[in-house]
Amino acid sequence: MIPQNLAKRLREAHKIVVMTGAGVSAESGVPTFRDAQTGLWAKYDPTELASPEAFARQPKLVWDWYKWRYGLVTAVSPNPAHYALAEMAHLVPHFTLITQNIDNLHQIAGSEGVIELHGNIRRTKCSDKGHIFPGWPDDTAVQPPLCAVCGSPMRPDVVWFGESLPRHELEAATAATLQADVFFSVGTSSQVYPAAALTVEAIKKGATVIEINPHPTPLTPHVTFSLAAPAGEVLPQLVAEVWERAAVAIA
Ligand code: BV8
Repeated sequence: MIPQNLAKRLREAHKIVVMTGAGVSAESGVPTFRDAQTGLWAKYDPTELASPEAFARQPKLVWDWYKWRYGLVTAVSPNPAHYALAEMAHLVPHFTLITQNIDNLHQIAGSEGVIELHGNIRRTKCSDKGHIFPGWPDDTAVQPPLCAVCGSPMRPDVVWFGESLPRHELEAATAATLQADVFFSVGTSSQVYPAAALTVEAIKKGATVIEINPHPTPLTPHVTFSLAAPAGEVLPQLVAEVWERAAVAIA
């Protein structure tokens, strides 16, 4: 059940910003970043593998890890949380969706203009000049494959630890956050910066901040509303109770 004061606040909201983390894809069957990795990957620390140092040291291992993850995310579908967010965008005056995820599931669910802070695993780029290629290249004798343009090793088009976030995306996400009167933090442990700093900014500027996460995070004590439940349950309920029922009442 959505608290009445939250429902009222959302109906009055003018600019809503939503930032998602790996938890929004959990109900699609995509393991979150910190979930114990399975099989061959169980013995590796993802924050170690997702780094330029690891790629420089063991390019084939890092390439194979991302090829495995690419296989995971391309085998699943968006869940009700992704669809609810795609629908919410059409129900509020101004809506911005920011994601830390690289799985492209928001776009497949119909969300447009998604701000991808950490890139997208469905694109690859070369490690020297950044030539971008759609999809995942066919296996070649050399792993990782070499760029067809400049010959440098290919890598996923994602942001690794120690790498700066894409400037345009971070500026757009920050600008939207500073103008938001409502800010949702959905399915993120709020431990990775500077993405987590957006939630901190929203709290500092006095926006209504709603965290949707079955588990507490370092920011839980500071948000306006903490909905401790799976995003795939809460977000559809929220769209139905706050906006759809209201529309019926007006009609
Ligand atoms: C950078 C792409 C400048 C790759 C990722 C302060 C300022 C700036 C930087 C730092 C700083 N402090 C520390 C740093 C360095 C570092 C950092 O933040 N480290 C952390 C570990 C402390 N940050 C960086 O390096 C960033 N770069 O700042 O550049 C710079 C340059 C040089 C030197 C220093 C700084 C780059 C960060 C981007 C890294 N790339 N992803 C890939 O995916 O392989 S981040 C990756 O981890 C994910 O994208 C995700 O965003 C993040 C966290 O992963 P998870 O924990 O799995 O996911 P999440 O946090 O979303 O947690 C899952 C949550 O879901 C849980 O809370 C769970 O309870 C919840 N959940 C589960 N089921 C559900 C659910 N919620 C709702 N419904 C459910 N059903």
